[in-house]
Amino acid sequence: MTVTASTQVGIVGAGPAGLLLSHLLALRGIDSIVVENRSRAYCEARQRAGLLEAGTVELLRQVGLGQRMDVEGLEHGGIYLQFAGERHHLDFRDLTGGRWVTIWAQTEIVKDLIQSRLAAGAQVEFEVSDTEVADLDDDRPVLRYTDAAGGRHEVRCEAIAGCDGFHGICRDCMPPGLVRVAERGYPYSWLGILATVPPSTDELIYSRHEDGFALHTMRTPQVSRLYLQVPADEDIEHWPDDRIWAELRHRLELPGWELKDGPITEKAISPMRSFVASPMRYRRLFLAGDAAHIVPPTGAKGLNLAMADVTVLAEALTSLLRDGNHHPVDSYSDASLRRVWRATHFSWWMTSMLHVDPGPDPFGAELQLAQLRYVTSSRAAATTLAENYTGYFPLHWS
Ligand code: RFL
Ligand code: PHB
Repeated sequence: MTVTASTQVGIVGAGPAGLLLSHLLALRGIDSIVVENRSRAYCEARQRAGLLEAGTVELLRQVGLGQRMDVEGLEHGGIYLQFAGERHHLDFRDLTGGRWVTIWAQTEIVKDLIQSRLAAGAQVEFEVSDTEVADLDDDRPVLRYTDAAGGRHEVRCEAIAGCDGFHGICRDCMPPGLVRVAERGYPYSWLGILATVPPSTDELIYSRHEDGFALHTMRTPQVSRLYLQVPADEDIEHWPDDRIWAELRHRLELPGWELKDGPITEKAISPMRSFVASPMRYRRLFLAGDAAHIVPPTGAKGLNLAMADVTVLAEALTSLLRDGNHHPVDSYSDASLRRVWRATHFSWWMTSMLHVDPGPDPFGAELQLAQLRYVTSSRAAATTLAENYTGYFPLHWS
């Protein structure tokens, strides 16, 4: 037997995009349901992003999600760029007139969002299966799912948001031929670790080494996060902990600076890809976050873009559902894609400047070094990096 119900917005996916959308809609008095195929514990533990643009931080504060972030988040006013045996500091505050970024893990944002949604009595269904969206040519599309106990549900919605990530189902539910995909693969992956050791640096170090890229970032004053460029099809079994630390030291250390090591609590390899699907809307189905676009993590943009999409979408859906005004939903896709393409270019640029292509490429290597020297010696070039890194497009939430 199928249980039927109705709500205003059906949201597929309890990642940062889906959960924040549900939270923002609730602030506007709009009901939603969130369905998620993983467990709550899995969503809260999934290690991913860690760096927030200033605008994302300000948005979280404005919508009541800033308390823990303000106490435990780490504000950074710049980064280090390392290449050819030299480490250079870029001072974002100086370059951008006071802008900064914050280290605050996606896991913590998701925990706060889930806690706050459940405390508000919102319907968030974990461990669902067989999610379907249908009747997309109707003004009342339908969301179907099987709950954790095996009960089938059908929810009539006034709009559906596909916040179900890159491997979700919503993008493929758009009519055939509508969606245009632009993408780029990269011939390398990132091996990421989480280690119980205080960071060896005050701000992030992005290192272009002739044997591959490395990044030293962090989660807390006690926990470091580090990444290594590895071949695209690399097997994590080839990377015992000792080898990881030796390679990190090789790519990050400089005379007078040492990398502290400690127990590795998590390690995984993630592929790198740029991918943009457009349009991000078909009638009353809207895509947001990784469901519509993926960037390589080098520019730290994925989470920020996901949260920016749903901020625009929440305002647009409010106009549609509360006032019957179609204009904001009509411009949702184009407005979001302008921000997405700026971040896509920036992420591609950072990635191409810092990673070493497999196979000999002396021309490419010299271009990278020329660009890195330029970014670290020209105020104009450094400002371009800083302006994009801290977030180029302002977010509006009134
Ligand atoms: P998510 O987080 O993938 O959430 C989608 C959710 O949908 C669920 N789902 C379904 N639920 C129901 N039915 C179905 N059929 C479903 N199919 C899928 C999934 O289980 C999941 O819970 O997408 P969202 O919300 O759009 O958020 C995007 C971000 O997670 C992502 O862009 C960032 O993590 C990217 N990223 C970074 N972004 C930054 O802004 N700053 C960073 O520092 C940064 N570092 C990173 C990153 C991503 C990384 N990896 C692993 C790709 C570092 C790494 C290593
Ligand atoms: C992270 O902290 O996980 C992180 C930070 C900056 C990046 C990518 C990942 O560019």
